[in-house]
Amino acid sequence: MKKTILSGSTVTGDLTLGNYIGAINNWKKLQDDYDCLYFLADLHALTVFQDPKVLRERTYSFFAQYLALGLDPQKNIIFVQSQVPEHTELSWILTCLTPLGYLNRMTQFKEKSEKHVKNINAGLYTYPILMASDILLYQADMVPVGEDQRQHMELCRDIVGFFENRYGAGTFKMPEAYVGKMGARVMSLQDPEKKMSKSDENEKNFVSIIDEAKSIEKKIKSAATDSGTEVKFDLENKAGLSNLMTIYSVLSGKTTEQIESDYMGKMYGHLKVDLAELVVETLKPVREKYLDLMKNKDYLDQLMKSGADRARPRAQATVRKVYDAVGLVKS
Ligand code: ATP
Ligand code: LTN
Repeated sequence: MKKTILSGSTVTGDLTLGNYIGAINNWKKLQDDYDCLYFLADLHALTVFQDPKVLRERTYSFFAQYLALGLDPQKNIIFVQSQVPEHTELSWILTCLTPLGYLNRMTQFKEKSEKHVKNINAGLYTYPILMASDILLYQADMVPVGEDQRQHMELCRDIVGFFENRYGAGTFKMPEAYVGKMGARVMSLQDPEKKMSKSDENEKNFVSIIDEAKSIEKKIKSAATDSGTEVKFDLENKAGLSNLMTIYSVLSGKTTEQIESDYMGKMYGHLKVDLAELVVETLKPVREKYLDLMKNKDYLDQLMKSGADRARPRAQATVRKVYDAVGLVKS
């Protein structure tokens, strides 16, 4: 029996190099050897205000971005969260088991409520419970995510504990986070103290995987670095440069030591020029495939439907087990 992998991304902005390097690159590696489900978290996107037209369009765009990055819809179940209603059904049951104190600790909630002061809604607060439902519905063994999701993963594991304490063991599998060693936290290009985020208002802070070559070059060449010259991996004193080296390392397969020795006697500018070229070359086929896929929405619709049809029976089986365990009478 293959182990089950599940992960997703919120449908906001466009996927960035951070999402790719921290998460989707690992999804891709796992797709050959595991039973994988990758979904678009469109319900999670509603925790901040979304223009309905934009959200609808973006859902197609995200689906196409997943495919363009190399996720295979035959090998994996790729689907849209809202097309499998069991996600919200399970979420209610788990909401009734989660103490407020645990939600109060979530750093993402604190950050997002500072950013969206005019819309601090209950969904933003209970977001990690919906995320736990996504994972537990499919009995996932492993969840490949970036470093920023570690706390939500811990909460998900706690929720399994709350359920087992009240109703006994055997309903859910205990999932584990799978966080890569390199690139689990890609930093913003202009402000290397904060993470690269696809919903950042300043476009200079991130490279989107479907950016045009010119824009990628500009963003990388103008990335903030310190005033030094020596190309050396040093997260504490050279955060901006080290971030660029991390991106370089993951995309080229070279270690940071190799990069240091390649750039001995050279300046930051040399590394930026080469990195810009590497990113452009890596993302060129992705952008081409993406633009091609977006011409055929019917095809994307078909794939979405088939993904949801494959996911639904598995989700239903878990919800049935849960309803039974908690004492809800079957219809
Ligand atoms: P938003 O800005 O809308 O919150 P985001 O860029 O943080 O979006 P998510 O949809 O929250 O992206 O995350 C999708 C996946 O990408 C998650 O597994 C997350 O951990 C990972 N990820 C997000 N940002 C980074 C980053 N800067 N470095 C590494 N991994 C990241
Ligand atoms: N919260 C995640 C997106 C997400 C997710 C999930 C990731 C929603 N549900 C389930 C893994 C498993 C984020 O990256 N912001």
